[in-house]
Order: sequence, then C-alpha cells, then structure tokens
Amino acid sequence: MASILEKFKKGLAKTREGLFGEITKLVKNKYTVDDELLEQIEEVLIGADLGVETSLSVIEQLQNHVNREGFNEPEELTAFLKSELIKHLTGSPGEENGTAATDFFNPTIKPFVVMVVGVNGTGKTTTIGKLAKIFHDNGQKVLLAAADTFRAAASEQLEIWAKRAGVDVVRTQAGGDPAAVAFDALKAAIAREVDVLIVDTAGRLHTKVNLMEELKKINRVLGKAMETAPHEVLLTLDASTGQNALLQAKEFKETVPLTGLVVTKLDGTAKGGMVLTVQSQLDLPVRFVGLGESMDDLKPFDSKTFVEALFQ
Ligand SMILES: Nc1nc2c(ncn2[C@@H]2O[C@H](COP(=O)(O)OP(=O)(O)O)[C@@H](O)[C@H]2O)c(=O)[nH]1
Ligand SMILES: [Mg+2]
Repeated sequence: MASILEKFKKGLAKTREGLFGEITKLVKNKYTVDDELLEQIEEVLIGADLGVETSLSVIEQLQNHVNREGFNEPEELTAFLKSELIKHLTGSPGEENGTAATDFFNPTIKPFVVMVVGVNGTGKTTTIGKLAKIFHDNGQKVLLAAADTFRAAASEQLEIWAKRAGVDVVRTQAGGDPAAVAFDALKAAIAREVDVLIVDTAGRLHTKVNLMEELKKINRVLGKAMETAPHEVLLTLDASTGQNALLQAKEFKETVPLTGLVVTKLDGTAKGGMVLTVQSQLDLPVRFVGLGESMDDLKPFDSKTFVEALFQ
C-alpha cells in the first residue's frame, strides 16, 4: 500500500508542478533577489490560489528575510517559502487534526451523526461513500441517509456507494421530504444501535433560499430525533474552484453549524494552494481531502504531509 505521503504527492502533483515547478524555474541561476523576481513569485503564489492576502504576506516575509540575512543561492529561497507555508498552517484550526478521521469522531456518542452539505457536484455523495468505508473498516456500524431527494439519481448513487462500502441506506421516493428521511434514518439508527449515521443532502434547489431553508430544517429535525445531533456538519469544497469556494462556504456557514471542511478533487487542479487559506479564513478545520475518484482516495488532512507533498 502506498504511504500517506505518496498518496498526497500523487494527489497534489498538479499543484506541485504549477507552484513549485514554476518557482524553481524562476529562481534557477539567480543570485540576487530583485523586485521583478519577487513580483514573479507573488504571481505564482496567487496563481496557485494561495489567496492574495497570504501571498502578499509570504512575499513580505521573504523580502524581510533577504534584507536581513542576504541571499546566497536559489535553494535558500525555496526552503524559506516552505517554512513560511508551514507557518501559515501551524496554529490554524486544522493543525490539531493530524488524524482527523478518528479525531472528530466520538465513539461514546451513539449514533454519532454526521451531516454533509455543499454545492451540487462538489463531492458530497462520493465523500460519504468513502467515509462510510473508513468507518466500516474501523469496525463501526454505519447507516447512510439519502436526504438528497431532489433527483432520483442521487439516492441511487448513494446506494451504489453504500453497497461498495458494505453499509445500509435509508431512502424515500424521489421528491420525498428530505427532513423526513433524515428524521426516520436517525430513529432507525437509534433502534438498530448504529455507531455512525451520515446524512447526504441536496446541493441545488430552485432557489438558493429553498436550499438553505431545507438544510436548516434537516439540521433542526435531527436535533428533534436526538438532542445533540448533528455532531459534525461537514462542508464539501471543490478545490478547482479555488478562492471562490470561500464565498460558497460563507453562505453555508450562516445557515448550518459547520464543524469541518472536506476539500475534494485536489488531484484535478493546480489550485491546491487554496487549502492553505480556507481553514484560516473560515476558522474551520479541513478534516479530509479528496485525492482521487476511487474508494480509498479520501484521506485525513495533515498539514505537514500536505506541505511536504507540495515540495518534494
Ligand atoms: N478526481 C476526483 N473526483 C472527485 C473527487 N471527489 C468527487 N469527485 C467526482 O466529482 C463528481 C461529483 O461528485 P458527487 O459526490 O456526485 O457530488 P455531489 O453532487 O456533491 O454529491 C463525481 O464524478 C465524483 O466522482 C476527488 O477527490 N477527485
Ligand atoms: Mg450527491
């Protein structure tokens, strides 16, 4: 089995090539740091979706460092950038979550209820399938709730993932009441002594207001079936949307009590730098990252492995 670092390296290949490939090219054979070089590096950082604020702050630190210590060879520059990026992740909410998969999960709460929200196509259903497998392999009894009743295909897709993971699903007919499915599923989870219930939700309704109202209702109804539920509310963000994901996230954050982020599709984009900023900007930990489409491509986020994979 590939090591976790190898997995991250593979999933982050595009970002690594875009970001550090470009920087390596820029600093090659350079023995002075001038404004032009700093500007070029800044452009690369912004291009990798580190965010303007983070990029500017990194460049400023770099300038200060060069003024203070001088500059002898190109490798110093990349080493400095690496330590700056690690600093940006250190102390951010994700930092404590080296093994996020089991960190947020509290086995003394039974059933532990996870609600997954996010815009259509960001990877909710896929993430739930992969997550179900992680919990199932960990010996937990898992139940899924198909509360995306908007399209018939949505429940079917969840069912396919459930079969792969070897877990059960509670569903209703297309167009059924999503809050009712969530409520019934939680009642069933309690009756069947399930350890983890994961609730899938819709990402697009006729209007955004409808969607947000529906999510609020699901959240409320879960609390009716079990006072402390949901225990974790995960928002999926598609890495390829880069900094735009922040705008989406803010709307969801105002609607439901988000507790964590899942950044998907890192393997398909050079904008992986966004992971470095979303958690500090939203004050929410990245729990998992999606590094590919297959079952074992969802990995607990680890900031050190992440930065390491960006540089190697
Ligand atoms: N390459 C890649 N594709 C992903 C990842 N996560 C999800 N996808 C794909 O994104 C598409 C939408 O995912 P889905 O789970 O249906 O999104 P939902 O509408 O939010 O439920 C599917 O084709 C998934 O296979 C990932 O980490 N990497
Ligand atoms: Mg879905």
